[in-house]
Amino acid sequence: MFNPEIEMMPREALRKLQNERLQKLVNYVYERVPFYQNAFEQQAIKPSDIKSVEDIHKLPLTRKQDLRDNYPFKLFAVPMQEVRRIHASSGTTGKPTVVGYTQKDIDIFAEVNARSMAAAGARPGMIFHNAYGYGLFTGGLGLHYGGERLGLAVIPVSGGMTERQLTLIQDMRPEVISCTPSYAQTLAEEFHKRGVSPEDLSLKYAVLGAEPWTDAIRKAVEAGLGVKATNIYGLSEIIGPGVSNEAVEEQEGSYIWEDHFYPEIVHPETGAPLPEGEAGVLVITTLTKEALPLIRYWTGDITTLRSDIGITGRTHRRMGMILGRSDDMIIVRGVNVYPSQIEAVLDNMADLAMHYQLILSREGTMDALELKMELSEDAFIRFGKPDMTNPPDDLKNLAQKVINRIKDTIGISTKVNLLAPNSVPRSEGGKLRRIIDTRKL
Ligand code: DLL
Repeated sequence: MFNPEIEMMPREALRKLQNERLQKLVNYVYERVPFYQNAFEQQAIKPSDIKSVEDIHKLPLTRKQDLRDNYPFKLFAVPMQEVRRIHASSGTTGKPTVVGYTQKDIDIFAEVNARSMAAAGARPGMIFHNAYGYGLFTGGLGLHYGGERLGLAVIPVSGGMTERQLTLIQDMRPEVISCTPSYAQTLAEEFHKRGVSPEDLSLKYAVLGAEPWTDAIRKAVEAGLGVKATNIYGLSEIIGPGVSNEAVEEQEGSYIWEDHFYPEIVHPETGAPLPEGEAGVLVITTLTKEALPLIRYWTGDITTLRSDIGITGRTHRRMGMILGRSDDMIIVRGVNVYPSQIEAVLDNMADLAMHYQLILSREGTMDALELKMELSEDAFIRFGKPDMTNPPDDLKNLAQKVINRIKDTIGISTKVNLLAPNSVPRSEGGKLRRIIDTRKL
């Protein structure tokens, strides 16, 4: 554990720390950020109304649109002379979301990533292959600083140029790797193609995140690279990677470093707080950020929270895997579904490979879902490398089995298209878009 005193802090003491920090934060933003002063005044809230985290729901939400409206720097709470770094996330439409860090913010960014990597299994002295993109994206530099803080030998390889990645992993023999789960799949697949088996690799721990994934992909990556894989979550607006990470001993929920990030789960439509264990939108308040403090930031990510204490003794709350984004949700005959639930259902179906695409569309007034899913290489050969546009009955039966399984588990009808291996796009280093939402085109 990187910081046992904080990571195992008794919950009451942690709560007290959060209360103090929250009070300080509301005063800080009220004095320094006109956007928040207005937002507080509109809701007739004074900083003195906020005495503890119990009062947090009285505060207004902050949304991505607010960052866009204040592009690029208008939400910064410090003068530029105090800013030491700027990152931005590309965003699918329009201008990027711009975020800033003071020296203290950068220190905290390193600290939470060091905690995350230690939770993932990394130990001082290990070699760390960091295949997250460096640059405006927070992934590369975030894990880089975290790795250095923990005492790892960091290889700042960045994303892409897969051939070079394979060579470096074989020659430098790192024990820790970080990248997106889809890129970990690509690396595993490319090693397999070259006849390099997981036992030949030095890798032990993979720190994967930046895009949705499930236990099905976890199993594929763990087997393909010979690693234990944990989930790292974060977003630029809050700090970047290292908002939370699973513990490798558990792989059961990512610890949110609550001394810096205060989490809530709220209803996707009403914004009302939800009881523990229910899935809703993750809302985060930054308790210690200086350059870009955010109050109740609507991440749009759907997950659950739990507060029971796991076997590692960490006391911070844990979040589940991200089920989807609130804006990806589809409603099929009255059932709310997040596309990634489909992936979870397909876990353990022997003839399928975890390479798929989900296409959301609107048919009349209904949302519709089509799954394009690859056969595993073995199955493809066993079925006699058939023409997939005119599949034999065996394959039609398999497709029907997939349809039934989704129907029985989630309760919705899908169209299923089975494809030959290597038919759907692979990650070439960064985030992979597995969900194509044609309703938004
Ligand atoms: O993706 C930061 C990051 C870098 C996280 C490296 C983990 C590792 P953004 O580019 O701002 O920041 O994208 C943030 O990515 O709101 C989620 O929708 C998604 N996301 C991030 N981590 C996970 C994860 C980085 N572990 C957005 N599981 C977030 C699912 C994730 N989705």
